[in-house]
Amino acid sequence: MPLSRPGDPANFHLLHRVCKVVVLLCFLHISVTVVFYVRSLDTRFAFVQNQQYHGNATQRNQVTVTDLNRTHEPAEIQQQEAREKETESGERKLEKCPETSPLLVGPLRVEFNVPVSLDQIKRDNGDVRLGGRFKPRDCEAQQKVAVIIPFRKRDEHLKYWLHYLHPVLQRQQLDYGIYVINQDGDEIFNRAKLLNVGYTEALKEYEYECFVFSDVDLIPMDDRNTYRCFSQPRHLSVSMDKFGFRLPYYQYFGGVSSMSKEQYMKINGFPNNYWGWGGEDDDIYNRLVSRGMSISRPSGEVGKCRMIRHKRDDKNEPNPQRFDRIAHTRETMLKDGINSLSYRVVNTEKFELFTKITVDVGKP
Ligand code: UDH
Ligand code: NGS
Repeated sequence: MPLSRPGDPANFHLLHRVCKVVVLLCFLHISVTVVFYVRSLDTRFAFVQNQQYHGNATQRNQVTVTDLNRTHEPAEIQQQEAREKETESGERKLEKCPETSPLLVGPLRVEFNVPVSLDQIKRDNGDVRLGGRFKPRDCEAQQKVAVIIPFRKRDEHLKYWLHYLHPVLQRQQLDYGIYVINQDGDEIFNRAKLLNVGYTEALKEYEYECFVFSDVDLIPMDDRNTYRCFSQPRHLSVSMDKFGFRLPYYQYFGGVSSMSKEQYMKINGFPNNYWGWGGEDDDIYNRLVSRGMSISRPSGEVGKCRMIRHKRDDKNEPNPQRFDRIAHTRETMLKDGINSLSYRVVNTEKFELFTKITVDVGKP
């Protein structure tokens, strides 16, 4: 094959073609660079706009007008509006907290022999807001929970309850509020009616979705026993120390339980006419079953809890009518419940660790 020599016209054509390609590539490179530069200017402009949003409202409006003069895609406009809303309210849009909180530690030591002081509990729970309200800082809680405590003259027990429960509820990443429903006067005690009052009053304050009803003397021994609602009404105090860490009977629904708003409304709330000790929790159980619901429970291990030992309170003697009443739940529940509740709020006090609502519930 003959070798090509310098000056050969074939060589000249090849060189010409190579040069053309190089020039074309340079042109392409410059075009791409210009496009990217213009886009980066656009981003910087948007950034400056955002800075102005943080500044003042008048400037923000001006920028929005300028903004509308530019041609935006609808999605881009929506994003812009979302950013505005976010900055206007000053709140970050948080992601949902995980189903199971990563902060849980499991079994807890629960003792009642060392006295606790309210000041110390306040110091230990600095993130709790007035009225005993809390929500996680870094994520949006799975549920908004009102904890309702029936109460009269049990201040020592309440201190232990606050001491143990506030840290647990915070680790459970709940958006919660504590409502102590204090029966006014010295008439005979009515636990279930107080719980109905708590449900009603808590809802006036916040859009609670879930209600935990807890005796003041019961403390969970494991923070995996989450004080929230489930697809069925939940019984939480399933293995109490005083019953040898087991259920006293299968239908037992006393102590601590939880119900969503829907579950609670389905049974017309709780009975109002159980005066004195006993039977109201069995009536609630009957209501649930008669409406086709079942009881959800944690395992015996997770559901362990301790009761603060105490003697029988004055004006809470066993109710002699309780057996007759629980035999007729199906009929009475239609007209006795949240639809027939009447009471008078005597006083509402917002303490740092709880809201105390003193209420006149009447007498039998
Ligand atoms: N409660 C009060 N004050 C009262 C009565 C009841 O706050 O005067 C509340 C409190 O939240 C309590 C709950 O209602 O935890 C249930 O009442 P209870 O503690 O009397 O019921 P329990 O079944 O005890 O726990 C019954 C008496 C046990 C006597 C034991 C004697 N050894
Ligand atoms: C049942 C009561 C319930 C009570 C449970 C546990 O007998 O209200 O004992 O009581 N039912 C009736 O009396 C009909 S306890 O041992 O905790 O005092 O919750």
